[in-house]
Amino acid sequence: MTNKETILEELYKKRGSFVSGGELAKRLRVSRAAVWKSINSLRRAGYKIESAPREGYRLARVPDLLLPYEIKRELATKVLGKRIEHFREVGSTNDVAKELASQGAEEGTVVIAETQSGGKGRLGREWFSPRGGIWLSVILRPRLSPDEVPKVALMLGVAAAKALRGTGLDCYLKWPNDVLVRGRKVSGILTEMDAEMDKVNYIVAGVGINANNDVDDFPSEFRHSATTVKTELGREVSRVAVVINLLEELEKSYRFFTSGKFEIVLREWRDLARTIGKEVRILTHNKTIEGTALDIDGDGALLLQLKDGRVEKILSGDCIHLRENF
Ligand code: BT5
Repeated sequence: MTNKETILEELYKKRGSFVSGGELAKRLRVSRAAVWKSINSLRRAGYKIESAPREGYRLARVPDLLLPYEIKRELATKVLGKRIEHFREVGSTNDVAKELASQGAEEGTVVIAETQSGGKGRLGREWFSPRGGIWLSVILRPRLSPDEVPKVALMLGVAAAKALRGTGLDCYLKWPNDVLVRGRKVSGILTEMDAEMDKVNYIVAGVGINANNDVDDFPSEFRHSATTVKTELGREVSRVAVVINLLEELEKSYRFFTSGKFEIVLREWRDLARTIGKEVRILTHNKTIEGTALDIDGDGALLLQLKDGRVEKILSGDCIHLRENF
């Protein structure tokens, strides 16, 4: 734990009352001046910490931010989230995570931002990332060949959908990577990788969740195709709790994945997805086809039955559910 984390731990233990600077200095084996420096740094991060002469410090208010300590306090993972980097604003958390990964950051490192000025969707599309949402990226270093990477997107979809269902949201998956509620997108996933011919060096798994942001703030082009957890539930949710759930679910799925039990993730995906059995339109980079979504196979590819009965295997693309009934 860092000095700041230890100080927070002590302040939390005695929430509501004062902890003396001397006590904190002793616990940390640093000077009182060093304690004061850390307290000021926590204040800059957004914590409201009162100080009183001879009494010490008291935690008065915790900000509504996705601060690393707030997540780590409750997080029951072994690998994911051991290191969390939090920013008020970045261009894209995926880009920051890629930079960290290329400098050797370890597996499980998480990058979180309150807002993104250049949030990225797939295929160069933009991802609108205002305050109140959850924009995070995780560095993974699985031993995989690049053609297995689509499986990671499915795994992320499962984790995001399960974390969101934990808030009471009746959400489901749409192939390959969207989490929807009533046909509207509440979360999207972007996996990027650095790989050689036959070996992945690292994967950056980006998840965007519209949590406590408002639908009215969305640009008009997708105001009707997007939604937020707050809009659907009619109340705000604890974003910290959603992140914790997400990282815990992701670690569970990732364990199955890396121990040769991807079948379990696939089963969960099928249970959460409403694409299977649907009439769909698929847009790939060079064609648009319609048919019935039969299943996904072990590679995460969609098996599409065309009108003439042939079955086509689709590795990537956009999918539109043609007849949604709510
Ligand atoms: C995605 O792309 O769904 C992937 C989104 C991944 C975002 C995360 S946030 C953390 C990490 N850092 C990043 O920079 N990215 C990841 P795609 O399927 O291409 O969907 C993009 C399309 O969804 C856009 O063209 C818009 O039409 C729409 N859109 C944009 N922002 C949205 C939002 N916040 N909610 C719902 N739809 C949105």
